[in-house]
Amino acid sequence: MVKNVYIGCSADLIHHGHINIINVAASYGDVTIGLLTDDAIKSYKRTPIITFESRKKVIQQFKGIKHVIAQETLDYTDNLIKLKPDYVIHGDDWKEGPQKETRSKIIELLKQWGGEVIDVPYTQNISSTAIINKIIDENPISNYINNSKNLRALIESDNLEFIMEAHNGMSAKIVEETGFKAIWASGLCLSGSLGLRDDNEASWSQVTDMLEYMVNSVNIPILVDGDSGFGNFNNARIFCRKLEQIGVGGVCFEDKLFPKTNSFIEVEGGQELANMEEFCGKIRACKDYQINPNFVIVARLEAFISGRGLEEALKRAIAYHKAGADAILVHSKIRTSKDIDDFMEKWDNRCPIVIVPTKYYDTPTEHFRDLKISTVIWANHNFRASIDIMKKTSKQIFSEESLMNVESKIASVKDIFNYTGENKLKEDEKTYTN
Ligand code: SPV
Ligand code: MG
Repeated sequence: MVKNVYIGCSADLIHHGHINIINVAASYGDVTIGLLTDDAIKSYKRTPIITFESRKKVIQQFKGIKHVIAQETLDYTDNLIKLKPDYVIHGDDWKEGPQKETRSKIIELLKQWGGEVIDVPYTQNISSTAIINKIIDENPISNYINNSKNLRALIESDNLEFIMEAHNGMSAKIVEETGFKAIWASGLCLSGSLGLRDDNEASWSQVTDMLEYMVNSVNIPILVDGDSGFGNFNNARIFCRKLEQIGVGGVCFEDKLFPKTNSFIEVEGGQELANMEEFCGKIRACKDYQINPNFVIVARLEAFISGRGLEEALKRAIAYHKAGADAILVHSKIRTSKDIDDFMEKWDNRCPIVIVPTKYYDTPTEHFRDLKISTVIWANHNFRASIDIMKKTSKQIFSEESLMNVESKIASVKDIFNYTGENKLKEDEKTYTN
């Protein structure tokens, strides 16, 4: 009797890896493809490039495929119980990593009717993600896409990484020159540098105007402090779209209301949090609307800030990650790292954790490494340092009515020319005006 073979796949961008699996499957019997629905793909990867109906039309054409049915979730169980296939075929890459558990579950289920899993050697160096990344990498106008790719790599890396604050083009250049791999565009410092409060007094387009100068000044990615998203899901996703367009690497949204209040400002009864479901909708809207697959969305927990505590923080972290957040920023305003310690003790590492140790500044960095924190943001220190030196310099010049004692203590005018690239303009003048 002819055997039945089942393959679960998304078949979004078909490549020779698929053909290989289909050929092996066809050699075992009649092949049914369990084609993942658009929602199923979205739940673990990204919105598919090609819709379910179109993917179905394509895959149906393949020699050796008898049926194509929908697989509604990543879990094969429903379809396998219905079809009771003799074999389930998959690339052997699922023996490790996130799909390992799915595989074990299928092996157990198949035992009920004597079915078997067949692991086909995985075709190296090809996948739909690899194809997308190749297209992105080879596009000459996609430098901005690399910004988000680099930011994503930094946040997802196994090492503890550091992001340094900047608030304009010049400070961004200094952060890059120092060796930092990414920049935090702090809401506090962007607004502060305009002489405004950190209460959404600057409009979102004023913020993106400032960010454009920063992006154009450096070749390292910027993670933008997007406050609470400038309104509802719609305002937040439009803001994200603009950030993508100007080449920002990613954004962080906090689960508070609009207009926001800086987390270190005490409010009687604690700062009010956004409704959890509504904030999840905001994250989902931004993820769904995003064009560049690598654009990073960090969800920031204000549960500790608002005095709600660990349980609320964990519940929200899980929900925000499920809604699509690429990382969770756990914020705290206490003088020790206790909030962070408690959180990390319970956190099951389902996505990277970012922290802002402004208030617990004397916690040794080694401790963050031990906790398996992904990324530390030094959130406002360039802006604060600049205020300090500007105050001292102004005072000295004011009281001494002379520049004599300040000249050697501050950057030279030539330093400014070096940062802004005056020499390059002189070279270009030779090229273009002769
Ligand atoms: C910022 O830098 O604007 C932040 C961090 O959001 S904090 O001010 O610490 O809340
Ligand atoms: Mg902020």
